[in-house]
Amino acid sequence: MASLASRLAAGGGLLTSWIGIPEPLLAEASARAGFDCVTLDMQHGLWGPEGVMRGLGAVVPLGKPALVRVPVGDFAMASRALDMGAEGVIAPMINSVADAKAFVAAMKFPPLGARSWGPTRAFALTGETDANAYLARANRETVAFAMIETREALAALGDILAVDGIDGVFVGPSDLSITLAHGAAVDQRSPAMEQAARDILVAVRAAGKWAGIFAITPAQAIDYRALGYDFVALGTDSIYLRLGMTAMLDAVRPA
Ligand code: 3PY
Ligand code: MG
Repeated sequence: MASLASRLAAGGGLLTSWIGIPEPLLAEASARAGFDCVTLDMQHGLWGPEGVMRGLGAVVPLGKPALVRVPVGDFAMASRALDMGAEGVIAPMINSVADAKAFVAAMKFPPLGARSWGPTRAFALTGETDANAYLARANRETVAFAMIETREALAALGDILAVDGIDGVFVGPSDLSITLAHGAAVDQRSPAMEQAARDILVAVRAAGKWAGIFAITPAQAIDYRALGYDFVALGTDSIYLRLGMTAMLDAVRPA
């Protein structure tokens, strides 16, 4: 199966589903529905480590890359997610070079990082049997997305992007909009947030890394892809369910 890294390199703006309800069948359904990849959210979603293991087991055999967003600062889980078959990890609240380096340590094997060997479950899911072939390509193919969602992160963006092993950034427009508004509002489409999305993309391009972002609505996803974002999360499972239910009910029982 084509790696997440090679799919990103192919361009076009990958669309990932965003699954917070800890049900492997839901992750699988999103892969089957046509998303390019599937992200399991442990930060604000309800997945625990065992659920992530089962969720990845439902997605990876379908030939779709899977990613995990780990809880804040839980870099041990980043390594475990890779061991379980995730190809990418999104780490929230990476605000400094020190945060970025700790994330890389968990994501990459030596000498770049300090990831410990143990991808047994990943091998079972992908059919990989050659440990050294995996070792040779893992640091290149496992994608470390550092979330940029605070003023501190914006100020340190160039330095975070310069950390070897950080493959890209993933913008969190909700948190970033709150901090840009000094706590006054959460508004993913505020002018300050939209400017930040453009500025971040310029910095990421200059660094030669990947740019990802979260979009709550299709309109936002269309705009971010048009801007040139490489990886766009479109909505969440709760939104998919709510929209599907209200569309069905409205069709039968118009307001
Ligand atoms: C944010 O918008 O803050 C996010 O973390 C998106 O998932
Ligand atoms: Mg956030």
